[in-house]
Amino acid sequence: MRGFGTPVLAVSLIVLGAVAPVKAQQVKAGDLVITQAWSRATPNGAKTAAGYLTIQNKGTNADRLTGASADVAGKTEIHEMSMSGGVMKMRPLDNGLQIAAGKTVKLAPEGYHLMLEDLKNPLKQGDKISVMLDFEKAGKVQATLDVQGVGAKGPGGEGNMGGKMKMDGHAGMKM
Ligand SMILES: [Cu+2]
Repeated sequence: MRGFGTPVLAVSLIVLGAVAPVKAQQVKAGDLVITQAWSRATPNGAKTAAGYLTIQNKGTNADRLTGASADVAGKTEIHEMSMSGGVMKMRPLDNGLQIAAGKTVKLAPEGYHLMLEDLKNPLKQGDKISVMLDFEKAGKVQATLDVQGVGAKGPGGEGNMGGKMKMDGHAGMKM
């Protein structure tokens, strides 16, 4: 694993800086590192929003994201979205989401996401939404979702990483 030390240092500096609003913050909790936490502005009247983030497990034991909550939402669930027969479907992960040892799990459009339901107010671009993540081992970890524009496909500066995706087909989203 030699040679991986420097990039981590560079990322930490950005977090301390707080002068780089485009970069999502990095949160460390035990063996977990959470980055790229973001969401999207909600179109008028939408009561749900999806939250995305990247969780890296640097440890030698698996952990599990078992739940989440957000002040802005009446209820927050962990969902999985998948394509089956050309139809996008999503379902709650009743047993949470495993973060295997040494692995990185990405919650991103067309995959896993936090489902923020019963929103108390619309999410606007530039908002910072605080979410509390519940991990089996790491415990409660707070992260902040950077709200991007309505059509955003990734956290700030990551524009078109999704490749061929046109939209994420999420409930409440229209083309
Ligand atoms: Cu969902």
